[in-house]
Amino acid sequence: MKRTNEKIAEQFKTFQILDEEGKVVNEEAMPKLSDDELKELMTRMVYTRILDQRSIALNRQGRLGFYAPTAGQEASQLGSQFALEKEDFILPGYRDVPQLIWHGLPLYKAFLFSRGHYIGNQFPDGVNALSPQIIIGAQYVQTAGVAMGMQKRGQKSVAITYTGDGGTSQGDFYEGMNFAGAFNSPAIFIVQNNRFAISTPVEKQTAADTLAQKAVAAGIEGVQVDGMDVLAVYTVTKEARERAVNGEGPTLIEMLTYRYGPHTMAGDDPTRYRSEELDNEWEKKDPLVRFRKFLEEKGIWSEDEENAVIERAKDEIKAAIKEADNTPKQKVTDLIGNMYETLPANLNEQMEEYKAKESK
Ligand SMILES: Cc1ncc(C[n+]2csc(CCOP(=O)(O)OP(=O)(O)O)c2C)c(N)n1
Ligand SMILES: [Mg+2]
Repeated sequence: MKRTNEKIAEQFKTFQILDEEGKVVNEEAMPKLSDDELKELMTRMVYTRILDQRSIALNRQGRLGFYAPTAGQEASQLGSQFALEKEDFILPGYRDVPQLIWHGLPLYKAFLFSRGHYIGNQFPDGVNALSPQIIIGAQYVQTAGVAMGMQKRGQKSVAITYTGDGGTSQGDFYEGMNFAGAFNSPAIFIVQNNRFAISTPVEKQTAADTLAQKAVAAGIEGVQVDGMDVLAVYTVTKEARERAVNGEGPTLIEMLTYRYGPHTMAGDDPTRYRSEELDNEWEKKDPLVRFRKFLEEKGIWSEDEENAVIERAKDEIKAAIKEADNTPKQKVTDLIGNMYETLPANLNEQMEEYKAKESK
């Protein structure tokens, strides 16, 4: 048994392009991105780091509600999103708000989602995505369905979904992959392995050496990638997308990453379940630091450019929070009205009652 496991793990070695120093270690795999595209990737990561810092501060001031910190996971989130086309459909988890923003979700709506406002769940036409899923793993089954729908319509697009290391212990994880595999549907299943499911370490999730190898039982492609290396993440996702739209079926991608902050802002204390040594080890792998070194070495990034991105992010966040503040508060009649196309009698009664109350 041990030998079987070792043999399988052997096939899922971590794919990497940039090492921790920003040096290219896999020249032949280097994606063909222009200087502008490379800078855009860095811009998105810097912007998202600032958005994370501001969201944490706004949450502490009581100006945001639910928030799951993203720092550390920028390469995994944005490298994969960068490989998508507008017509692709994202089914995110609760930590995956950055991918939605870069897929077209207006920032003020992301803030309204955090506040539990229904307008934060109403996406503009052309933003092909669902709201972040809170039920762990549920989005994997839905992704199989969206991908099958695209396939039936003959669309050249993919459905992409994200869960965490903890999500791989859910039945939905297997059901989604298995269905998409059996129907050869254009789906990309991402696992952001940040080593913890709240306080439970990944070692307690499974006896398997990698999460990527869980693709084997579903008969689909599986890849493990350095999730702190934005170029590696982009390349692997782009290849998965090409296979999917060419009728070669789904891919499971395991990204090795880390969240620097707490699980959510609801009050867990990471120092109670993570050691300082582990935090330090992962901060050395930081996706922004290594990509910055790579771009500076190429002579296409500077401190001034980075500061301009930081200032723009701060200004846009300020404007977006203002827009969220100016959105009318949600009312009970909004909730009732959004729930059904035709209201049942008991809700009709309540609707009338609340209409009267709210008009006072
Ligand atoms: C079905 C279900 N069970 C339990 C929870 C409670 N819960 C919320 S987040 C979480 C941990 C998930 O960890 P992981 O999948 O590694 O994702 P991460 O938060 O690390 O990105 C749990 C158990 C839930 N939301 N849904
Ligand atoms: Mg996790």
